[in-house]
Amino acid sequence: MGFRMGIVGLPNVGKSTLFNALTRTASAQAANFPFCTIEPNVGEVAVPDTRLDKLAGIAKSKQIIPTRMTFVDIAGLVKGASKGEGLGNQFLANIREVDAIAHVLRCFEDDDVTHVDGRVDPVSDAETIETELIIADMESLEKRLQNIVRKVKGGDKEAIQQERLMKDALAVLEEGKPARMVEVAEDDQKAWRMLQLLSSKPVLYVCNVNEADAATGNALSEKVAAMAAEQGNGHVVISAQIEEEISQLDAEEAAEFLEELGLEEAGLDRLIKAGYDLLHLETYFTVGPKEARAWTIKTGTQAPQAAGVIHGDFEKGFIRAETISYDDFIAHNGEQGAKDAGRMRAEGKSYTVKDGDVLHFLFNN
Ligand SMILES: Nc1nc2c(ncn2[C@@H]2O[C@H](COP(=O)(O)OP(=O)(O)O)[C@@H](O)[C@H]2O)c(=O)[nH]1
Ligand SMILES: [Mg+2]
Repeated sequence: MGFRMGIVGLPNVGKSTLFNALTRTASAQAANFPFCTIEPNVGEVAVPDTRLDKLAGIAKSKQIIPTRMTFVDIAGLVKGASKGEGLGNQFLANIREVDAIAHVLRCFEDDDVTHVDGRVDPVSDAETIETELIIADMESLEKRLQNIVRKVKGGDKEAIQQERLMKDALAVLEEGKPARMVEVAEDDQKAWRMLQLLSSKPVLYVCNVNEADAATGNALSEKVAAMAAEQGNGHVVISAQIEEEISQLDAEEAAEFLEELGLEEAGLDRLIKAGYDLLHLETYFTVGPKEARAWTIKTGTQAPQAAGVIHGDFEKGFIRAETISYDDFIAHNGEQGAKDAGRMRAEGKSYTVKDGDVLHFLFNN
């Protein structure tokens, strides 16, 4: 399905350092799964999941294929971007195309690295960027409202719904709040998403700290954590520089280095997982001797649509899904064992796939 996460932030906060670390780690793992850097600033990254390795071990799968997430390094945001300063419009167009925003905030002091505003204040930086997104949304809405006036007058139902949602959004934006704060009814969700408002995208704050603070965070990252909690957004603490160093090590060296730093898990893994949570994504697996593979779905997806992630024909001709939960697959040492223990279920069209399900789809051609 290709979920995309845009890395945004003021200049010199560590976006490219982070992006390089992410994609270098990905290309180092490329021997195991198809990987590509689509453009210089777009990269696909494997979603780390230890469950996949365990399943593959039991099934003796020849190939392990993790599910992937796309990261985009979106440069050029400065104060005034919504007015076309810096890379302005290009930047805004890039954000429109992502599902969520990883907002990198500088939480490190370093006199050698210039801050655009001459002081390190991540909360104020976050506000600067959010303000640009809010202004850009207001301007685009005002234009679009004018454009649909005639359709609304003509009684076009869709246009009337759009106008109502646009006005709801504008009312919130005019108070200086992001479109994320608008409460949207179930029936309006689809039309709402079509508005593609920049400030409606979920945000994950990435607190970029120095090496010494990587394990514990610091006073600045704590301020960000408090802000994120208040807004209902997520946050992770990462040292982009360390991640870049780790990305150049082999797995064993990396594990040693992490231990020295007092970290249990690479920050990039935490970042990717947090992105996954933020987007309400889940994983199901297909497992066999040829390959063990992870697939991404939205939480709440039903079996035919989950099958459709693999191939459109699977969805169209869906008959049923032979389903084993991850725990049962492990506990009974694989598909045959689970089957013998009566732990394989035949699930139909209305089954809501659960995170970790091992699925085998039956379908008509
Ligand atoms: N001291 C320190 N410097 C960092 C850290 N992360 C990035 N930098 C440096 O800050 C500068 C800007 O980083 P870059 O990734 O290019 O920022 P971008 O403009 O947001 O893409 C570079 O010189 C990086 O080496 C960090 O955690 N600590
Ligand atoms: Mg950069």
